[in-house]
Amino acid sequence: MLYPISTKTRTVQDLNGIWKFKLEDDRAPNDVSTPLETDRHMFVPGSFNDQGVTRDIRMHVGYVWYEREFVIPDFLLNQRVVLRLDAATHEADVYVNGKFVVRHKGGYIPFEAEIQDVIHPGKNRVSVKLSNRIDYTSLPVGNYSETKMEDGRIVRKLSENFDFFNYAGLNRYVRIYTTPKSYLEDIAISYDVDLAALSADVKVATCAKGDFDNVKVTILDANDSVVGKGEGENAIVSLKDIKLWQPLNAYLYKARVELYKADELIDVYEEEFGIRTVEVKNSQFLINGKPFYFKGYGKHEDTYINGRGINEAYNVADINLMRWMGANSFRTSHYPYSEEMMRLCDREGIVVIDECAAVGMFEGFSVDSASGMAAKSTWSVLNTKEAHEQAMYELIKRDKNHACVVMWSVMNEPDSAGPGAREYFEHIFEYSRKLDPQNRPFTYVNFQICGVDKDVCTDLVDVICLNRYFGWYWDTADFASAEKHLIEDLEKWHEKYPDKPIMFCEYGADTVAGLHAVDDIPFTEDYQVKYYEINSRVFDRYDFFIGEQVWNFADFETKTGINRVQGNKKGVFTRAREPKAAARLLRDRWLNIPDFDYKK
Ligand code: GCB
Repeated sequence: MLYPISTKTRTVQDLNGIWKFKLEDDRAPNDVSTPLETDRHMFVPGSFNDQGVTRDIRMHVGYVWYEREFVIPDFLLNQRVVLRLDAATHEADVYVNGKFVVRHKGGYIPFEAEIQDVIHPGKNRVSVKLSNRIDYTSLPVGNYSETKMEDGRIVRKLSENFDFFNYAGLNRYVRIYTTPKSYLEDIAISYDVDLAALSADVKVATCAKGDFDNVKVTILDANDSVVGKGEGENAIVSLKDIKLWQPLNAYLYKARVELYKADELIDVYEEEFGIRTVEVKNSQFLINGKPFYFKGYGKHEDTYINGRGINEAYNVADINLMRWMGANSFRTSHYPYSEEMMRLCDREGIVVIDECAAVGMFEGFSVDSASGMAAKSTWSVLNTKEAHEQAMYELIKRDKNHACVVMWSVMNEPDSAGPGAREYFEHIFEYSRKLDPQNRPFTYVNFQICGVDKDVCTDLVDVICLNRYFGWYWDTADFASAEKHLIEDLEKWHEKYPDKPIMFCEYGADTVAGLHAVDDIPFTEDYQVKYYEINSRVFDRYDFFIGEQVWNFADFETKTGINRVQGNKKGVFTRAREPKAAARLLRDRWLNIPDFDYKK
């Protein structure tokens, strides 16, 4: 799927701003054939929860309506007109002028509909019926129930099967873009690189629709100078003296793809891309042939008021804070992030582990699972296979060209030990691996409960990614035992899989900024500092250990409960992006760890 841009043949109009908003009343459902009657409003893009302020909106479960008007200039009405929603969380039915145009399930991925046949000159109306329901068939997984009351109301209850607030709404941009009637639908870029010769064969595979004779491909360097040309729907362009995309030192080329009918240019699109190689070999993660060390975070798209709504100023600040700390990477825990963030990471050279929304795939997940029991029947109660295939398909389709993406994560903390796990994992790995034209490595992120003695799926991954909380949920306030158990755990994994690199994708301790103590008291900044000191000391013992991503970059909102103090406080920054003491500790450490060859 192509990101909407303006070119000589395409226009983009954004529909962001204030929309009409209404909670659906089951007893008097909205009639979409007439304008929405409401006196409430919401800003798009943004989650509705915190904008709504009061509990009726903030904690609403079920359907809501968004609506606004738009005008398309008459001269564009002979074009292909596409309505694109970058993220409707989690399910949406979209109508234009009262006519149904598209339905999509899956809250963090763009979808679109051609609308030229349902619009007319002058004012038009777009309406979105959106549901925040998640259940055992969706990703992420939620615990959902509903009861029909005598008065006709349906009381819906939802409890997240994961540790972040179920922010919902039109969370990302809504746009209308136009293309000619014959058009470029998709472009997939892959390459064979000769690192020694600094040359590359760039393959530009184009999918075009309609009436055309030829596809022409021009590769431009960062100064817009032409460095290569090719033709056809599977063009291969040989480049010499290439500049590699490097972590924190990005270099981007552009593929200009043109669709021709005889000599007439019909459509043109420009896709930026970087050239870099990724390979897992001898328990190392190689980028451009050299062993890379991941330093960074698990994150969330989570900001005040906007909730999970896109916030590009925060994105820029977050990357600057990462650079300030000497970090080079993050994981899109626990869902695909905005395309704008991915494009920014391409430009900034931030390395990304790209995760789909497969989270909560553990029966009865609870945030203090250390004290709980292992799941017994996750894979017989969940019915997520279809949603999961769709999620991996859409994620890879959307993000396949991003140089920043070096690995795909198919799940976070699933039940990888219980009956049925093996079959489910095998299927999803096999299905997903076929989708990536760049053949990147795949992983899933292992849950401490499904440890080395119980897990039956880790042979399927390229990199062993562990979430470990020794010294927090396990061995709380007993750092001596935590260190011992951490060492044992890592050594056992390595013994079982000597050729696979191991990294931490989460480790952390809740910390309320401003709390201090001399002794090891959980929730203090001093405790978080000591926690990271001990973990770091262990990481440095092993050459197979290839990266540390702390949990979390910043404090974030979660579901309400007594295990959380107004949200998860494991951030090394507060939700307002103020550094806690651990940020400075990690900064001193990471500025002294090179991106490459740390564990030669
Ligand atoms: C985890 C989850 C993450 C939680 C975190 C925590 O293992 O992957 O979503 O927020 O633990 O803080 O408990």
